[in-house]
Amino acid sequence: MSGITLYSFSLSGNSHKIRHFLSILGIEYELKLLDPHTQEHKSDHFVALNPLGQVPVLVDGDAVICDSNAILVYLAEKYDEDKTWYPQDALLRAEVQKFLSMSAGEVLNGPNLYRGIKVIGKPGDLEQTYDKTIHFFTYLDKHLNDRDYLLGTKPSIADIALYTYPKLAVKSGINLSDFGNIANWFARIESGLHYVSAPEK
Ligand SMILES: N[C@@H](CCC(=O)N[C@@H](CS)C(=O)NCC(=O)O)C(=O)O
Repeated sequence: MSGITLYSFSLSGNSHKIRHFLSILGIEYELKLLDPHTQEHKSDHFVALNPLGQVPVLVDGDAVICDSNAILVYLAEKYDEDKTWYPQDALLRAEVQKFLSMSAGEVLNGPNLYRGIKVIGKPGDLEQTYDKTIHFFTYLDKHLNDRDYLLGTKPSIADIALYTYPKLAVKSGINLSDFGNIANWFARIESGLHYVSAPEK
């Protein structure tokens, strides 16, 4: 065992991104599933790790890393010896950062919240999040028109960060028939050797 622990909820999309990437990197870890219904993530023990009381949190020895994007960057920097998942070229890094920001912006407010309202019972305007999801999917489908992955021919942590919530939004009812490039991108990611399935809903 590596000494890495991941705190998660079973249905957490942000935590799925980390389980997926740990699998790709071939890193063994201990998964600690918290129960959101009993507010375990607001317990003194957990808030000492993440004062925001949110999963995912990754503990690696003495290091505690909160936030899915921060964890992806950390894991890529520390454990991807080939440096392919978080390329070092300045322009490619800027491109990765753009997509990480989108995952915490356009994706959070579109596909993530759409699925949250429909499946988790989060408050919000379903019609508005539907429109935001379609707006984002239109952008993403066009971007993927001449690319296999978000950066081009090779997968990166941008793909890991952006895959989960669009996939969950489709599982929640968003129709992908107008978005063939996204469907092909999903299929490419899902056929990866170390793919970890997104939460069932
Ligand atoms: N920016 C954070 C957001 C984390 C987040 O929203 N986590 C959700 C589960 S996916 C959570 O812990 N929600 C419980 C809460 O906010 O109280 C990330 O990307 O990891």
